Amino acid sequence: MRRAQWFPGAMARAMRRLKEDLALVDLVVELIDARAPASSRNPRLLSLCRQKERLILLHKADRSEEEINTRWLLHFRESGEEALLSSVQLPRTLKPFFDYLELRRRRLLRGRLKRALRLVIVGIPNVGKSTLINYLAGRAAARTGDQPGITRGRQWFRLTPGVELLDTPGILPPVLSPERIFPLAAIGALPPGRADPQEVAAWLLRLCLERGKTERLEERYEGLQPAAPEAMLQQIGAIRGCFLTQGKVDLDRAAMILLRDYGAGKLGRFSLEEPPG
Ligand SMILES: Nc1nc2c(ncn2[C@@H]2O[C@H](COP(=O)(O)OP(=O)(O)O)[C@@H](O)[C@H]2O)c(=O)[nH]1
Ligand SMILES: [Mg+2]
Repeated sequence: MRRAQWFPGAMARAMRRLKEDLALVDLVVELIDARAPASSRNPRLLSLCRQKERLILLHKADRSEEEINTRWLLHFRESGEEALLSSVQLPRTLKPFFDYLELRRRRLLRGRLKRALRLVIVGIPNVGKSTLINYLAGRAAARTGDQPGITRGRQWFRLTPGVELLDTPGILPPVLSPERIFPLAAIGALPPGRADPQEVAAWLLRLCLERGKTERLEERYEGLQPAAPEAMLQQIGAIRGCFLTQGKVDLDRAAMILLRDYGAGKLGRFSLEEPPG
């Protein structure tokens, strides 16, 4: 419990900072995890930036299933939200993002303010904000100088001529409603101790079974037989040699192994959430 306590405090500070950052930008890029697009959003963002241009990036799209990615894009567009895919593992997925930025930059130039388009990347923990910013900064033409009256200690990268990215991401707290806990835990967005690894692992295995996606599991854990989730976790522990005394399987360790493998993409592309309908 101790561990969870810093979380609300840190998050409250992060939200205050986020509000300041939002005031500095024209475009808010909401980074969500393409494997769990529903659970990795925080609807508070919407109320914080109603007047702002917003773009959703379904990030880590290399880890989620292509067909489901496409359906999510459609779902967001049908709900009137702009959404694109993103991945630093598959940089070509970022082309539409750059095209989008160019379009927005030109639109801004047609307006009264003749200045660079400014954007910030926001999202809950572990969705890949820092990685994406570093990737983009690596491609950036330059680090821009401090602009008095605008940045107040903030650093910007000039991504392309006329497009500037705030170098620190905005951090949103994850929404911890019961149906979100397992997906959030599986994508590593929760502080340690917030979810029981065995329960998360059993949930993940059940999802694999329901969706008929046990093939990669059977490849990864040689000899694994499809069974009830708890029994499969037992098997995984035995296969990996995780034993307590008296030959009892260490289910906690088995669960950690499964969750670590999922997090590292060792179980293949696997989406945790499909769009409604
Ligand atoms: N597969 C994959 N992993 C990514 C991608 N972007 C980031 N990651 C990984 O996601 C984890 C969290 O990234 P990080 O940038 O620290 O997330 P942040 O908390 O939102 O800043 C790290 O292990 C990254 O290597 C991506 O596009 N694809
Ligand atoms: Mg980070």
